[in-house]
Amino acid sequence: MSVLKKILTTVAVTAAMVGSAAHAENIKIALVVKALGIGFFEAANKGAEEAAAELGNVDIIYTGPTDTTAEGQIEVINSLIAQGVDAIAISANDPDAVVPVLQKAMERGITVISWDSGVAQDGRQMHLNPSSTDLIGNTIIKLAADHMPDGGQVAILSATTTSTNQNAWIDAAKAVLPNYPGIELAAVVYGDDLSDKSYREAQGLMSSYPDLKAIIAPTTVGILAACQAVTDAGKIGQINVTGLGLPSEMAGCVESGATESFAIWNPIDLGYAATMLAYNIHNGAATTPGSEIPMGRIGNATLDDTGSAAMSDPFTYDKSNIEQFKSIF
Ligand code: RAM
Repeated sequence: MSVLKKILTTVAVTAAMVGSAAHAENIKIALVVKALGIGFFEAANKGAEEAAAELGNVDIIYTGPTDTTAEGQIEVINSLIAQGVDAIAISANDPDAVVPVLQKAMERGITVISWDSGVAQDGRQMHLNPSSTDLIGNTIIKLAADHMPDGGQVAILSATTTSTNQNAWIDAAKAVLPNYPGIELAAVVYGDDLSDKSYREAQGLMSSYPDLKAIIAPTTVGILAACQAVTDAGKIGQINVTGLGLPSEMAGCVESGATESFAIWNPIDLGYAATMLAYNIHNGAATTPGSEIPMGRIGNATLDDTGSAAMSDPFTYDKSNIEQFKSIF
């Protein structure tokens, strides 16, 4: 072998070793969100980064489509497969549409979990719910009912029609309605987790139902848009806007009285927990029913028969505590 060839061979072998060592050291976990630009997911990403810093050998790729579509997520996932990520943790815009592309990812050895908004069981290894679905369903109705001593009409302003989490919460909310005899659910409308569409849908509700007493939005985008629509229509005190929101985004609505109270779990913890789960499953944790998988400082996730687990209970925010939480998430 010529000296030059020997040097070049050595350089190539060393480069390959460095390349594989770097790959073996850093686990690439992609956090795929419903859409970019949503504060809730940005807070979850903070938690993912916190988990990565704690683990030391993880890179987070925060990504998602520009709007809340399954098509957009499929494109994003195809590109993550091409990049060779180690794990995908997705909040899905549709439980079924993303299954084939996620199956392709799993066939290539990529760990796949869903969190927040679930994927059907055959498209992921586990799903992390923020909280119990039944509890969230009851909470969003109770938040409205608590401020309606005389009962009356409420309407739900949701995200997309295919969103797994909102659809499950709405079903759970409908199931508890018989426990709230004075409350009538007049309509369910969809703002697609887009501010402008949600605002227009809230306006539509106010004109279609002049006696409406509450708009319940189980989405952080929808609740804020509804608060703005009610405020702009001069209906503070007449229509209470409630549901699931971020204290940082909702502080003004609570101060103005447009929102008496609302709830949410800690989105930073949710992103942290999802990252810990993706990491531990990538490292071989079992995902069979009954398995317990560590989520770092949050504790263990226990998988049920559908391969799902829940994180914690939602917390309610109102004038008494909003100041304290609005700078956190
Ligand atoms: C929006 C999204 C998210 C949901 C929250 C409550 O940010 O729809 O999926 O969990 O609201």
